[in-house]
Amino acid sequence: MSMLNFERKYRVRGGTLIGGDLFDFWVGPFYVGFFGVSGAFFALLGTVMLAWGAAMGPTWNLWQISIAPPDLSYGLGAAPLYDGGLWQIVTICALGAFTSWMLREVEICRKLGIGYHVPIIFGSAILAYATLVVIRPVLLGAWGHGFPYGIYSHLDWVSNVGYQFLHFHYNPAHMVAVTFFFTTVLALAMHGGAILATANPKKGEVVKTAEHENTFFRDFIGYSIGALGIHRLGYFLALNAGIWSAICIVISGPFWTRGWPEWWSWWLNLPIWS
Ligand code: UQ2
Repeated sequence: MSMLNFERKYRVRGGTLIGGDLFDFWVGPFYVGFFGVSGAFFALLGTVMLAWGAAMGPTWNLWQISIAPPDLSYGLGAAPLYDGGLWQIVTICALGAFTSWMLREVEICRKLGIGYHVPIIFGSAILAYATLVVIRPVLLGAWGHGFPYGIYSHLDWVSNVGYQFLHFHYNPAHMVAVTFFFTTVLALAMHGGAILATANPKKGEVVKTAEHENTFFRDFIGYSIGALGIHRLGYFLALNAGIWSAICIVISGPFWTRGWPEWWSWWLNLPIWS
């Protein structure tokens, strides 16, 4: 893999959290580091566990393969391998791989002398996953409250848990999370469009500058948040999408056990109506 001329300046030694110089090297364009090694280990082991679980049957249909968590009766204990144990190992591997990836990002940030924004926001995605398969199951007292690892089965789990609370869309934190997800997508679409329109001129025309972007949005909606501002806004929106997702599921069960529509009776019970 060839190195771009400016990479020589950015491929710097040091900044490692663990292992000193031992893992401070690149494979092609990819920085390795201790967390590259641990990440590859967990990702590989977890994938093999999933394949092993699939091989135990009953189907090779990609849509129907599912590695289920233990039965609720196992509580927070270790389950036999074919009775939820594989799910427990896969969960450990997944969290090990995600966390390794985040810490590898931290090491790269340290090499480059930049802030930790990238690993922090990736951390909010890890938090959302950890809330589903660790924090909430622990609060409810059984690993069986985690979701199964399968394409259709995890969708069925979402549907079932949703109906358990009668209508999950009435969960106020879910409303906030969905709104943040949709607004993130709106902002990313606007930003992607702005960048492509600016950087990809017609044949024969020159690449445009940030002033064209500002002018487009001022003409179109009377406001431009700016080139730095759009990235700060995107960071805020995406971070909140992850955090409110975690909040909306962690309160469902541990802190609210009735249907979510019923939660809104605080509104009907306000003294102003009597
Ligand atoms: C912008 C700007 C960019 C952008 C975008 C905007 C030059 C390249 C997309 C416009 C964004 C605005 C007005 C905020 C919209 C608000 C929400 C909540 C979606 O001004 O600066 O830089 O990419």
